[in-house]
Amino acid sequence: MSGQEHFDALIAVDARVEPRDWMPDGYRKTLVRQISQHAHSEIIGMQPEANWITRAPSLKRKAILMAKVQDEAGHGLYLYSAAETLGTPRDQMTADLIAGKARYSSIFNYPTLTWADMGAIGWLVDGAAICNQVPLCRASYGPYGRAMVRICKEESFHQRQGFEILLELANGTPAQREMAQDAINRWYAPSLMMFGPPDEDSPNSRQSMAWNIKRFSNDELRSRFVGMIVEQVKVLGLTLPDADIRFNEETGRWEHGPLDWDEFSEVLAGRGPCNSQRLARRREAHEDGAWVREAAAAYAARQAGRSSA
Ligand code: FAQ
Repeated sequence: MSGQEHFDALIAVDARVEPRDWMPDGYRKTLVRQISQHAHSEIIGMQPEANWITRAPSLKRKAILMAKVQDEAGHGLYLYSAAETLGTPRDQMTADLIAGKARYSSIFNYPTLTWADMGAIGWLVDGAAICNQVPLCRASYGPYGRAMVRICKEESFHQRQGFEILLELANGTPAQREMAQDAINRWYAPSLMMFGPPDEDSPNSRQSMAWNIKRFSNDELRSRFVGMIVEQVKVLGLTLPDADIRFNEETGRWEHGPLDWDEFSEVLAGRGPCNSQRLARRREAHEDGAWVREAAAAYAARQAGRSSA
């Protein structure tokens, strides 16, 4: 059996492809693209929330937020490791990110203006991430699917903590309630755009679905997410800034109002509200961490010398 035949047979029975299996170049490239973009999103995604660690309203909130941001670093690392099994070194992926050549999720180019944004990020951004990522636990590439299982468990906790922040604010003073509503108003549309462009403008979906990497289209997942939050917002006693949300009985899908896809393109082109700030911070952190990488490499070399002596 040729490599291609073996690969096709694995995909046909929905089995897992492992690092040592032969795979088409396009499959490898698609995975490195998606997994590295996902890893970069986790790492850049630490910044909007880290912005509030020193301003969290209590010690408990601060401890929770620090743990969440640390989880995101961990997710980035599992994902870089999964991408490395495809032959692209992490140094290369990091170099592409800090050179501004790699993509990361559009959502992390928006500013976090108030404490309520920590609630809205947890509820909406982690919520959208879970909706998109649970099906990725079944992605055909083994190391990616397995990394997603643990990541999704942690994201579920993140979403609940965000919802709980909003619930407390929604039941607080009128000013706190207003702050929660304002955060939802600002994060709603960008969180829907996390699912990617509409299906007709999504060049990668068809092939990714044929390879069992993506299981649902961008619009299918976006619609599921809308159905989820439209119920949850009622528990908060707040509203979504979209009068067009409705369930379409014929298609069995939730529909939402128009999204500003020009804004999405601008953000992807590097011209979103915080793109340059996020990349500058990432570059600075990389430079500041040079001594740690050098020390770790020197220590590893010394250990290797000892064990071979
Ligand atoms: N932002 O043909 P498609 C998180 C690009 S969650 C930026 O539809 P595809 C957790 C796309 O890359 C966020 N770029 O592409 C967290 C492609 O460009 P390319 C990360 C986007 O891959 C929570 C082009 O547009 N999650 O970090 C976006 O089939 C809170 C055409 O699009 C993942 O990455 C976007 N929103 O579908 C952390 C999940 N959408 O590469 C901290 C895994 C599309 O051809 C705090 N990824 N593009 O130049 C995926 O599921 C997919 O890659 C999609 C895009 C669904 C994002």
